[in-house]
Amino acid sequence: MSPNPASAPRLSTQTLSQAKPGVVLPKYDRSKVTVGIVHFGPGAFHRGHQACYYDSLLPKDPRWGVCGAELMPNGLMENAAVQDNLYMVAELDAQIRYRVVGSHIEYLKAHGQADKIFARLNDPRVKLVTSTVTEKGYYLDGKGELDLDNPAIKADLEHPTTPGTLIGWITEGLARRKAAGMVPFVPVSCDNMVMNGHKLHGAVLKFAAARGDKDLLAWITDKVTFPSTMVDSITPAATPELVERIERETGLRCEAPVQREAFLQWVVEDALGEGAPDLASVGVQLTKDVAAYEFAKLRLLNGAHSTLAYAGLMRGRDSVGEAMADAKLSHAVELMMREDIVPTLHKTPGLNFNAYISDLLDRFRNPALTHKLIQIASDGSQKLPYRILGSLQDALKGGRPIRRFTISLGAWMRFIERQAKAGIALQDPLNDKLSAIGRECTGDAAADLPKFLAVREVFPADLVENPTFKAAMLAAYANFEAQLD
Ligand code: CS2
Repeated sequence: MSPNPASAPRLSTQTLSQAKPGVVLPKYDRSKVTVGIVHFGPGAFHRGHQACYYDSLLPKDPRWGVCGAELMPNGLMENAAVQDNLYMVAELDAQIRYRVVGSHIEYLKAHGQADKIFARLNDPRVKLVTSTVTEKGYYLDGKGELDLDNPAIKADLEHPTTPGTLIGWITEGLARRKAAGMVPFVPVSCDNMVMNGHKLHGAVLKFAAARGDKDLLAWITDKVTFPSTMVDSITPAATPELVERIERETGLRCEAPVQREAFLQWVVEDALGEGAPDLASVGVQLTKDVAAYEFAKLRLLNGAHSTLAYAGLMRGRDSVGEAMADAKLSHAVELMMREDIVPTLHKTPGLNFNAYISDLLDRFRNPALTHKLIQIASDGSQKLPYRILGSLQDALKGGRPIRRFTISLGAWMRFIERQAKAGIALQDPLNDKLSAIGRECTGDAAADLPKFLAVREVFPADLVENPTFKAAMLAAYANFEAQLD
């Protein structure tokens, strides 16, 4: 995405006035905005989601600008920084809309700018510390607890004042607030995990305990709330074509764009505490029962996504749209959602699962958005436990069929084999382990399957011992396509 000298002006505070009519611009004076939120992991999803809610809030209340704290450099930060931290969100849906988001006021890198990040975390005006670091950024083991043996966590325990992980940052940030006699900030996980706040809470407590600081542990236990959230908006990775399209259609060049569907949903456990931003005023749903929403979204949307991804890729499809046009596959996925997943969900007033599923299927068919299956196929070892295995285990317990849940699992194993034999590394923290299994695959389920099922980070021991599960997996590994019927 290199700048083209003959192109439209680069997006910046100065060039905003040159945007074509119809482009939505920040409706507030950015020079008056102060930082009230630190966000770890300011990648595409955060920029298309939470940052848009903050952008809507800023005209009413300028205290909620965002400091993006980057743990893993991805180039976006540099590209946006030369645009005064402005960037364009393309809402690609039945109606196309371009919006310049201005809520990012500052970007800091964890490596090299740690002091500045700590200064923000210690700033009493900062009330929320939100995060989108993906499932793997929490370093949880197969039981959903912090893995103290992970080298990144070990490094943070050895050097707590120069953290590299979210858990290390939050714990040390809280320790400094405590030392300064301040009230804590509220850590808010915005990642796709069931009970994400609860998981983050558990991880921080375990980390603080491993630091051997009993007072800190007690203070965090007493004083810090970790609300859970459900976040939703389909956000395919940006492409060079998107940059060109935005330039053509908005009259401004943006080298850090985000594309997403128009749909945006954020459900937050009503525990943000005193002095928190009025997120409800910009459409965030505050609820006591966030788990019901999280389960529904993770199991229905993300469960269907992962099934479409692995089965779709193995059937030669490239995008969610193509996978949905594959009648056999999309029919099986719809039945999995309606017949197999719904009985596993928490009922809650206001959630009509059948209508929700119909809307999801429409969203997957969105012709204005190309969502690559390979993007969804990343990090399978981290995603499948939340997306598929939870539903599968509930179905097993209830004596209901599990066949359709094995489609994604069988196809995932075949996908690993295919990539490994083609010498293509998986985008997955367990790449080394999984690719080694994939390279050795013989195609014989009895020989291959036990190796996959021995990956304890994914498959719990009691599940693997279950004869119904074993039999269903043998069939799905041998021929996942047969499970589509
Ligand atoms: C997708 C999600 O890439 C993936 O794994 O399933 O990013 C999905 O698009 C979002 O969760 C939608 O909110």
